[in-house]
Amino acid sequence: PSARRAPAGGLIKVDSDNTLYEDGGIKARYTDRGADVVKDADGRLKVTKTEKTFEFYTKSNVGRVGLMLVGIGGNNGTTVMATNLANKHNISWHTKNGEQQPNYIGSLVRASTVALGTDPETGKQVYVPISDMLPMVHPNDFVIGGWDISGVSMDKAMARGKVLDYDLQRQLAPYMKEYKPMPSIYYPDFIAANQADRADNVIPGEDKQAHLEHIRKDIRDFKAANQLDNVIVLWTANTERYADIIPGINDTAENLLNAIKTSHDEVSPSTIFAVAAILEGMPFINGSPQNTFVPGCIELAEQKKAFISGDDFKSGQTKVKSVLAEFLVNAGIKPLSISSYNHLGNNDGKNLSSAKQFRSKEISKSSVVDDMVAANPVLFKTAADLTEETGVVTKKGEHPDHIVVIKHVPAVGDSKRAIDEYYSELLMGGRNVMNIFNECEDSLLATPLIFDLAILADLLTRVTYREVPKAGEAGEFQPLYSVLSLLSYMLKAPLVKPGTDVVNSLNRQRNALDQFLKACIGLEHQGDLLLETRVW
Ligand code: NAI
Ligand code: DG6
Repeated sequence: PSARRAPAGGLIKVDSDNTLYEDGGIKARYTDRGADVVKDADGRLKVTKTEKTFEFYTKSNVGRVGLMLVGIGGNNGTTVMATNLANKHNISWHTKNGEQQPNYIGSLVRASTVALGTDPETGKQVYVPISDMLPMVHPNDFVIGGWDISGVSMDKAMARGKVLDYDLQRQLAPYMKEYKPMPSIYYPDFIAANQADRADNVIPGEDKQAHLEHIRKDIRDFKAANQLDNVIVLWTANTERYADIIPGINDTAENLLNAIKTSHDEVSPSTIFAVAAILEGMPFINGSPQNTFVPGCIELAEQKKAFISGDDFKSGQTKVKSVLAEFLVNAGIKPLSISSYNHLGNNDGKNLSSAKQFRSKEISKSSVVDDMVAANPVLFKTAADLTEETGVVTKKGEHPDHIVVIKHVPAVGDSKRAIDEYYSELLMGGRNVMNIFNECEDSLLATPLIFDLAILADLLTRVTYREVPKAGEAGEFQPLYSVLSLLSYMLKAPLVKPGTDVVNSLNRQRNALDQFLKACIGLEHQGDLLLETRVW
């Protein structure tokens, strides 16, 4: 998974009338098939098959891509830069287990595969790395930079993080020390008070409009200085408290821009970064749980046809939860409670030991089983069922108890311990308890997600589409919708198009992504039917 590169022109060539390889890109026709379901007067479900045809155009020139991290001096930020440099310069290092080579293990794009089809001779499935599906930037090629309110150089920041082996740090230090984070926006009220002693690298003044202009200029200058075609701006800074949603302040794009002009208290640093990226036409990803994307920010992205995605990296405990909860519910077993504890000792844990910042994390960690529960009214009574039973109007349906506890234990550093109990109802009143204990370096889980988010966000900015009506002309190609919910696999609380359902199920998120990548080369999703193995 380290530095394997597809040959120029790509590894895959689809031989079909639906797929056209042009000089500048790949044009592919894809028919999206579904079903409309309507309850008739007798209470019977009437199902009507639907289909819509689309054309996708993927620009194949990847160009030079920048990755600007907000919070670059933190554990994730330093590990991203270190991983990129170690892979780029092929630096191996000694550990107590022997020599270790750099790699991108944990990256969906670089280290996982997708089934493309079947070898007609052997009848075996053929798998390819996701990175070979379409032209994507290689993570070694990212030009990395960013901001931090802590001004220590990257070698010292990496040492402070205590994530990577000493022998690797020793070899990376000469490269890392060349880079010092750019000053950032610091509004102390948004992150924990215990972070104040880090804040020695801040943009002066309290004028939020000036801060916005400053960040916009940083992005422009970075792009120009490094001759970049695209710049992904990604928040991996401390978790902020939630901003209050105030009508007239952050509810519409216009109000939000005015609130920045008047330096309103409820505009957070992360929202200013998001607005700066949107106004510069660069994708912005929020890797933390706070509500950076206030309604006005989403509206602004829509107006500018800019790309945004969030919230909160889904690295370990929540990833497992979004698989296990779905497994239980899909097995017809009823989770009654899910109790999650974790303790960790890094600076993220220190910041989260403050109540308001913990609350942001609690919200994002708590929503992850909602869609699985809502999908099974056999096990979980709906609001309508409960209202009918009790006569009292109920807004929410039945739901397992779900608690989330996080404690800061400095001694364990970046090595997070996550303990989960799943308590479920079985046949005839039986009970099942499952316990999971997970231990690993948090930043080594988050770093590959950051690469994946940036690689896929860059790809999605190069994809345009148009609908092909059955009768009449297809219109102009246009960019995808602003909220990149196709990145949900990597995110705990996926932001989706307003009014559409959030999908938390990891498998469904993965299928959606695989299917989309296939659609862009004109392939139908093969699924797991494998009909040839079921018939004579
Ligand atoms: P960290 O505390 O080591 O790094 C955060 C960095 O952000 C610090 O260097 C801090 O000085 C800087 N910072 C704070 N406010 C800033 C601002 N306004 N502008 C620029 N820099 C600022 O934390 P870590 O472990 O790197 O995590 C980063 C974020 O990612 C946290 O919000 C965390 O909750 C989130 N996250 C981390 C996951 C993981 O597995 N490591 C998973 C999910 C989310
Ligand atoms: C403790 O919960 C710290 C957090 O930042 C988490 O480590 C992070 O959100 C990852 O959580 P999860 O549930 O995806 O492993």
